[in-house]
Amino acid sequence: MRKKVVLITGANGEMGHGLIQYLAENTDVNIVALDVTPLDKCLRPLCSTYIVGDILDQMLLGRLVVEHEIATIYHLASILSTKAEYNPETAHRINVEGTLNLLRLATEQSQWQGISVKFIYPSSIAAYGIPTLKEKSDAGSVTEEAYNHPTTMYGCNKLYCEHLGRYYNSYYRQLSADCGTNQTVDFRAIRFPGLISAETIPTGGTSDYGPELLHAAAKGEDYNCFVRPDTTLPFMVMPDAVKALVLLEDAPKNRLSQYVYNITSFSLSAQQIFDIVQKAFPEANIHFAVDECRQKIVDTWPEQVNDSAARRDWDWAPDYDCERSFNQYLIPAIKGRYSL
Ligand code: AKB
Repeated sequence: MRKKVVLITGANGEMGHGLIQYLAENTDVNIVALDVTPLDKCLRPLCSTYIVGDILDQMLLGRLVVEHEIATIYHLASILSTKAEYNPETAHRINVEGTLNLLRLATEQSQWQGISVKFIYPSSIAAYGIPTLKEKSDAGSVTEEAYNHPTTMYGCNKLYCEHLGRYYNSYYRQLSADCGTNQTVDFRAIRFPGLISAETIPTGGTSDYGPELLHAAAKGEDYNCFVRPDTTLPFMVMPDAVKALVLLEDAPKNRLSQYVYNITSFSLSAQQIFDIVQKAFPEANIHFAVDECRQKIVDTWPEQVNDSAARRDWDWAPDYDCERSFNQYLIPAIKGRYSL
């Protein structure tokens, strides 16, 4: 029997690293990795094919459809929130047009194979836009439908691509003569909180003060945290993020009652992160130097999200609470990494 083929875009990013390692260790799939930069050497032996290329390159995507019978696409490639604000139109091209290209590829593959290609899409808490700090603290645990008024290009892109996915899943070419006879894509999205990995440092995000602070302390580098100490966001460690992607991919379609799911693990203020990190790395030289513009963005993102739909529909539960995340994963792994 032919092995299942899984396409991962943005394979070189921090989520790509975690996902490729997990799939290679725990499953028997052929991984086709796509990224604009050459794939990290440590990931290459884990993939059956790795391609340096752009998700905006239609010829490249056309070749991919011909050469591989893809069962699942994890579309991880995107320009994160801070970087996107420096060049919003470029971000829109990559985040939206890139996603559209992949949805089209998935649709063609679904039609040819007669089986829906699964399209797993990481969305984000950036899809929310809470207007004031008072509302943010009063909002409590925010459901998927609330406050869908993002203030960043990245957040707008994520929210819109959630809708595009829903469209391609359920309404694609709804007026064409053959509508209803062709397989469509099976679109599933997760709104991730801020992610923290022991292996990689993200680039271009606005929740990045969490991982940056931790990695800088472990490396003995000075760090200026760019948000106020009271700034609170939901966070999650990378093993749980990868677990969520794989769990949602594996969930029976008939159990899914929505296209987009919140997930979360723990919420912390920047001060709480600082305290944990300072205790683990007493020599750390970390200060708060607020960047008002980036602060404004984080102030529109919820302190907590409600993930009861994910828990109900696909048995989501994080393996790492705050204590375990720092004491059993992040701190030991990061200490090991930088002491080498
Ligand atoms: C970012 O800060 O842009 C991302 C996100 C919250 O999606 N980490």
